[in-house]
Amino acid sequence: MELQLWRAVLEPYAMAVDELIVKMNHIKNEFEYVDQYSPIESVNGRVKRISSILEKAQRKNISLDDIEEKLDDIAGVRIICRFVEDIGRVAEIIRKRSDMKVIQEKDYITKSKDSGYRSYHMIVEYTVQTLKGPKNLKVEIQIRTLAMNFWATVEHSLQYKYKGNMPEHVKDKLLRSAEAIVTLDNEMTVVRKEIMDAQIYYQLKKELVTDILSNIENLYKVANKREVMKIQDEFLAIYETDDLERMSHFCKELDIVAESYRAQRLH
Ligand code: 0O2
Repeated sequence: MELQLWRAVLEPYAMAVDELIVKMNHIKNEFEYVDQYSPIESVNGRVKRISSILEKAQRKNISLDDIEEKLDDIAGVRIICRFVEDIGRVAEIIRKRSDMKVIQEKDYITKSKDSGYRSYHMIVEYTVQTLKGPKNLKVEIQIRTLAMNFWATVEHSLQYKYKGNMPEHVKDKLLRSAEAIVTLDNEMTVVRKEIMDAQIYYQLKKELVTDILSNIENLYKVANKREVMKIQDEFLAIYETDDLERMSHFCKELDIVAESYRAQRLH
């Protein structure tokens, strides 16, 4: 196939990759806007190089006429997560979307590949709008942790270096480092729980502080200024202790004070 023809074939795949990167990054942003931990750490993607398409088609005995139908990863998007648990959350978000249809899932995490490779793959059907009209194509979404990605990237460069003839001692080293990655990911799971607890704590604290400050602001309009300043000092003292229980108690008491002023005004 001539280069120009390849470009025409691959252009819609490039569009799909670009669009999906934007969409996945916006999911990350949505979590961040509401101060929530995002299961997506970063997103990248690529269209397979022509040489890699030709090599894979030859290896899998696929005729060039069938590559679009039979090669699932001409367009590839990679989503990197911090923790293993995040991978399932991302997969669930993808399953629920109406702009893509999951047609296959490959779980190389529960059962890693013989090489030691771990990752979660989803093949989705996605529609791009071209000048000739809508075009349905397949995109491979790889979801993996930072640690899994580090291993896969190193292993991929070694595969490239040894071109299918990787020496046994290098394979062994890679297998052992793959086991170390599993251990690292498991240990990180414990850290994740702490992050989640911290997130709940800060969210609660933020809500309490917002409630208290809004009540104090309103009290300035209706109550004695010296009394409100006393309340404000009391709040600052509690705030400095970082004691959420005291803050919550203070918030409830302040609600009662604010309510009584509201009632007085109504009378
Ligand atoms: P590249 O250069 O990354 O594009 P299947 O018929 O489903 O068994 P297929 O289509 O190869 O075969 O699917 P599979 O096994 O899910 O692999 C798809 C992609 O996952 C690969 O694409 C790699 O990107 C990645 N991958 C799979 N196995 C390994 C591995 O052992 N090591 C690393 N580093 N990556 C792996 P390509 O086209 O092989 O490569």
